[in-house]
Amino acid sequence: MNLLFVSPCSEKEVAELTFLSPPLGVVRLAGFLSARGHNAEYYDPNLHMITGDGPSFDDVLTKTEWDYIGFSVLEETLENDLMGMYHAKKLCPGSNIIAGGIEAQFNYQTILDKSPCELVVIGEGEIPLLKLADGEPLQDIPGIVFKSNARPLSQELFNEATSTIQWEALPYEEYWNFYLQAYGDKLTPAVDNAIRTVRVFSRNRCPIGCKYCSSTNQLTWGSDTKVPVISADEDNLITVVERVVASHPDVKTIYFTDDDFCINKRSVIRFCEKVVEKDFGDLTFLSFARITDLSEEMVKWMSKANFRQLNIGVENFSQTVLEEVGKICDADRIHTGLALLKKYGIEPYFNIILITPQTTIDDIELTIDTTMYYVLDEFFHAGIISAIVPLKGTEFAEMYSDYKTHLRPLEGTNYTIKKEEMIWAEDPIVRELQKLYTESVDEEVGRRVREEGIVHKSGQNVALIKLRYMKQLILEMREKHGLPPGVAVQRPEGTLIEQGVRLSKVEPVSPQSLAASEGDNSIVPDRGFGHF
Ligand code: B12
Ligand code: SF4
Repeated sequence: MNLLFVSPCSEKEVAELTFLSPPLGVVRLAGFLSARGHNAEYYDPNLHMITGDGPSFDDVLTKTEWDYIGFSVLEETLENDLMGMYHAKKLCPGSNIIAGGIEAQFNYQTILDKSPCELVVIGEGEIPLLKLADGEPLQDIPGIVFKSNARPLSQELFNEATSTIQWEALPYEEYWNFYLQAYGDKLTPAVDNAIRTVRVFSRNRCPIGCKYCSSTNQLTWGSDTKVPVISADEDNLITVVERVVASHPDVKTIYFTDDDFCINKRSVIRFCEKVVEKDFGDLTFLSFARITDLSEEMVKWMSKANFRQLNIGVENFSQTVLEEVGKICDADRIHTGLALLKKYGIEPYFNIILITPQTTIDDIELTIDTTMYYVLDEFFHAGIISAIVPLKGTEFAEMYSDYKTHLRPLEGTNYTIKKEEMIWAEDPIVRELQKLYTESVDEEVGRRVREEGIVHKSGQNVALIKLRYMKQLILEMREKHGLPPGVAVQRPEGTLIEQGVRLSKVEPVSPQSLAASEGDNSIVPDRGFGHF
């Protein structure tokens, strides 16, 4: 086998400052492998860089057909080494790129995810490399981490995977009974509907690409390809529903939990037509949807098919924030969509993210006021998320590094897990507000629940407490920093709302009305579980 080992590549200015010497790690590996009958060489890019002597990297890469090109990686040289790997893969597409060294060992996920390197050696390289070069199967080689790209399911396999779930054998009743017993005689029809739910996953991915969402990237980043959106077809789904109903006759709700059930309106309508035709009695349906998917015809059909709730990632009512997070959605469109759902009696549950990295205090207040306006009507349900969690696999995690972080010890081990809780806002006043809010909101919710004698901390109750609390903090912050009052919430124009379907006016929630509503005990009664 032909093996080339490349030492960590420093910046020129740094290399000039140190006493460079032959890189013993890769020198030793090349010597060891050569002694065992392989053609192994090392290359030190630093020497050529500072002296100009000897062959260039390109000369070495192209002088023979390398089976393996191995990079030695240190923390400080990581970026250069990754660029070296890309360069080597370009010039030698048939070679396998591998890595080793201290940084490769402790940071192998970065290397495997962000470079053409497929294999990282942990610890001393001699034994794993020899076994690799001798052609031993990967699973028999100690001290390696290997990554191969995923292969996404085809349409046929996706259908097969959905229908081969043993729906009949799944112990839904055991799950349901736990909650039914917990509720006892407090069970309401709404809670009963929520408990006796069967979830169906009908689509592989959502292609929208919101910057805080890792789900949108899972299959594409995992396979390093463009992955088409694949959906279980309507016949397949109807068969699943029939099987579930026949084998679990107490089921009350079928919940489509793929990221966006409504992405293909025609398909949703065809599904609803079939549901109406088959007549599943009082069986209800729930799904996730993007607000921009909602057309009047589709919502009408969903209502006929007995869809009772849609979970929607509204996220924010400020246009600039929607653009910042890559939501591809006009703020006005949200009002139109919510009005449509109201018109056809399908309750929306929407998430709101209060603080994004570039949010202004005006953005937050606008979103608070508008959300408050909706949720004071029991028809609308909101979940309030404080700020963006920099989930791994999201654009935001790639773009930002200023996080609120904490350590969680792994009980019974010497390890800790570092949790990145949220991205700090860039605006200093918003950041101050974010700190204040996130450090005290749980206490505030607890206090209000106790003081107001709320029996069940439902999502709706909690949402209202959080919104009011944030509003109060915003007003205090404006006063403290001498900021002008927030911009009045504009009446959305050209929407169904204008036609009087729901709101005749949308006005900002003033400090006075806030104070009034705080005392009006308008915390809505429990409406069952929030679903995810
Ligand atoms: C001597 C030394 C130097 C010398 C000589 C460097 C040289 N050209 O060899 C000098 C002073 C020049 C130097 C410079 C630097 N060093 Co220095 N150096 C060391 C030291 C003390 C010994 C290195 C050594 O010879 N190890 C012996 C060889 C045999 O082991 P090895 O390199 O780890 O290789 C084995 C395995 O790791 C593995 N392996 C390594 N590479 C690869 C590649 C592949 C493909 C495979 C499969 C396996 C594999 O197999 C090898 C054989 O078993 C180490 C500490 C240490 N304990 O390693 C620090 C150390 C490597 N250096 C370090 C640093 C930070 C640097 C500099 C970035 C400092 C600077 N700012 O200038 C530069 C980088 C220079 C460069 N481009 O390589 C850090 C790296 C920390 C990190 N996590 O990345 C270390 C770990 C010191 C420390 N404790 O913090 N260094
Ligand atoms: S629309 Fe929803 S699922 Fe799709 S990328 Fe955005 S957040 Fe993720």
